[in-house]
Amino acid sequence: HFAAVEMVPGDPILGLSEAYVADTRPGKVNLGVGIYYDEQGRIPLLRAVREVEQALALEAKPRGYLPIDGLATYNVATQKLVFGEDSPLLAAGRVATAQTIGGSGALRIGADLLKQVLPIAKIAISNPSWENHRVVFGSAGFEVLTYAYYDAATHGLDFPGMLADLGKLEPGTVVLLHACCHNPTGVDLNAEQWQQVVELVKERKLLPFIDMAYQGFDVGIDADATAVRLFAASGIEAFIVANSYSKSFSLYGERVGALSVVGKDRDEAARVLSLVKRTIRSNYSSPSTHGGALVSGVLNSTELKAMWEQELAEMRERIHAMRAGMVEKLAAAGAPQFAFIQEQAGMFSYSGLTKAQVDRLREEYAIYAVGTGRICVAALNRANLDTVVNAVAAVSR
Ligand code: PLP
Ligand code: TYF
Repeated sequence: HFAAVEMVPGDPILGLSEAYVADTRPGKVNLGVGIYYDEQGRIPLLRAVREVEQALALEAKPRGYLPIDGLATYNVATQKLVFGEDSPLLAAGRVATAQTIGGSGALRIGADLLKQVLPIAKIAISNPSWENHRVVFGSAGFEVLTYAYYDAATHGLDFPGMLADLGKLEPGTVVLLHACCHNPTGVDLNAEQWQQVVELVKERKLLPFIDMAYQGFDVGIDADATAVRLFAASGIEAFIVANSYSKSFSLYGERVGALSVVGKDRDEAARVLSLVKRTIRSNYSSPSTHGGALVSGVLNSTELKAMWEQELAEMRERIHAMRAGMVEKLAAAGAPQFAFIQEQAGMFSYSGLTKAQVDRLREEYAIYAVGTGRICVAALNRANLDTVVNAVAAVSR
């Protein structure tokens, strides 16, 4: 049966982590995978999460199935976080939300949903984008196009190129947009630029699909959702948001995310939810209980939500401090050309390092980065910063 199966190349980012684990050199640093590490180099278990987890352990509740669309308290809290407490869309009942298996599950359920209803299955993703966007939408039967995004010359946004490419898309094309903390570049749109994209998308009758995997990792929960809020206020009848709590709750392995589909009115949203549920049923039937209960427990307690917001703020402030420290130290080490790292947002920076330089970092200095030059600045800390800076300065000479 399987004789003809060929070896499929693995995920390059996750493959890097395997190589890192196998590396026996002391002082090795993994700037590859997108995970937030604390000052001690550990994946944090947030205090707010721990509180809920301990309470849940004491309750020792039975583990029946969740509904197909997940925990209702989780979905309602998610809607408020994504669309805002006072969102008119929520008041109008226009949003259908389902708990999913991480942000990845939301992308896949969203893709499978759209494939069933759209007359053309085309999606445009940014150049570059998270590689799984292409994999997920391609596997769901979409033709995957790209739009200009990153400008290597400025290490910033090619906004004219982006508008020009979006303006050429066929009406009905899905446009995948990163809400904030763009993966892999760290380059985001400002509010004025978002507003221009909203207007173009509206005029060209495109269907926005917003991927929000890093809400709260740059400026704050509401500020980082600017794209969602502007689309919501635009009068556009339909758009989609996939959000993930993997990073914002430091719950990577619990697989917590949600898919929210905005419809024209309450009735349309109800019909869409029925199709979302059938799509989930045909994939994995229902999501798992534990991660959703943790997130819901935090978001539905005033006290724990405030604690979580504080912990999230600490994570993003630490990232900002690491960006600033890296830029300052690189300049002191004779590499002032990296000042742009401080302008980029979130966990990642497209550092501009070439494949050859990345190879040298790994081979000579045991520092792991993605071949594209993407580094995870959220893996820097006071103990490894000098090592990284000196190595980057050395390979840049
Ligand atoms: N979207 C982007 C842009 C991401 O970087 C990630 C990261 O993992 C995801 C989606 C998927 O999130 P999750 O790990 O919750 O599936
Ligand atoms: O881009 C990253 O590093 C994260 C983690 O197949 C990730 O989004 C990477 C690859 C992958 C799944 C998650």
